[in-house]
Parts: sequence; C-alpha cells; structure tokens
Amino acid sequence: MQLIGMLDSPYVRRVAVSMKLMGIDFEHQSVSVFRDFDRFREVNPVVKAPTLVCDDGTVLMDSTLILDYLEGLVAPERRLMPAAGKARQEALRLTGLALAACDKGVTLLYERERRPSEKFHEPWYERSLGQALAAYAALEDAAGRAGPWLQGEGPNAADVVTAVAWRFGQYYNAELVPAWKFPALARFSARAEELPAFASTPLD
Ligand SMILES: N[C@@H](CCC(=O)N[C@@H](CS)C(=O)NCC(=O)O)C(=O)O
Repeated sequence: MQLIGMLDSPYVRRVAVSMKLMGIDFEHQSVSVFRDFDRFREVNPVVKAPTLVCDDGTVLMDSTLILDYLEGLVAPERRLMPAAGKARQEALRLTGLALAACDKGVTLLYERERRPSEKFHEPWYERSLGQALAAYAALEDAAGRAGPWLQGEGPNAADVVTAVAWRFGQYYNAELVPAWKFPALARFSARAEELPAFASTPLD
C-alpha cells in the first residue's frame, strides 16, 4: 500500500502513525498537494491528502475513511478504534473534536498563506480561531483526565488524532493556541510523541 501526502498534514500523519501502531506495512510518498499538484493528480485527480493506494490499486481518500478501511484489515486486538458501546462513543466524540481542531487550524493556515492579503477576511479568521480554541479546550479537559491515555492504558484512535492535532496546532498556529493555556494537552502530546510510531513519523 502507498500513503501519499506530506506529514505536515495532520490527516496524513494521523493515518501514518495509525498504520504503524496497527502493524500495517506501507510505503510513504511525500507528495505535496501544492508544490507537486500535477504529480499528485496523476494518482488522485481530486488531489486530496491523505490518499491511500490499496494493494489492488483502489484509491481511497479522507483520513477517517482510510482508517475505517484499514481497521478491517487487521485482527481485532490490533485495531485502534473501540468496537462498540460507550468506549466507541467517547472515541468518536474525541475524534470529532480533534478533527475540528485540525480543520480550523488548516483554515487559519490557508487564510494566512493561500489567500491574497487584500482578500483576508478578519471576522472569518476570528470565527475559525474561536472554533479551534473551543475544540482544544474540550480536548484539554479530556487530557486532564487521561490515565495515562485518553481511554485507558494503551494508545487508541482518539489518542492518535488528538496528539496529531496538538502537534499540528503548535507547529503552525502556536501563537494563536498558546501551550500554557493547555498544559494537560501539552503533557499528553509530549508523551505520545515519544512513542516509536510518532517519533518515526515527524511532522517536519
Ligand atoms: N477530512 C479530510 C481533510 C483532508 C485535507 O483537507 N487535506 C488537505 C491537506 S492538510 C488537502 O488535501 N488540501 C488540499 C486541498 O484541499 O486542495 C481528511 O480527514 O483526510
């Protein structure tokens, strides 16, 4: 399998770290949706990262859908997403918060770096920042109760996406999302980044 996309995308990094934790072999190709648009388009005409080229050549996109497919390939004990019940509900809640933090962080970044400065729209930027901060605040609350991981003794799907969301936010939007306001999340993230699956998948 081939995973296409840059690791500074939280969605690509989420999939890469998850695949390592699940023990799924893959080849990673660092292709940029911006700098390598034409090359990316040859694999996926929609040019979305992450893109997964499956062993049979099928092309999947969207981190959540890719992970849904991958979870079905491994034995139940290797899966990262709780199968059912309260644990699954909580994993989905946390995942939604972390993905919202990522989505809003990407919006902030694109507003700053992709939009011509004369078209910058301050109210939209502030709205997006408020939404990102609300998502991180809810994750801070969850991280404050972690023991040591968000849902127990081993890292799961919610841990991966939360840690990836925090690292991405600190890399691109640290001044807007100050670490001192989210101490539990910062501690949680540092612990996650020490895991081999994270450390061998650096954002930068
Ligand atoms: N919901 C998607 C978001 C993916 C996404 O927006 N990826 C960005 C890179 S961080 C991208 O492909 N940007 C290029 C574009 O949308 O044109 C996921 O979870 O994979």
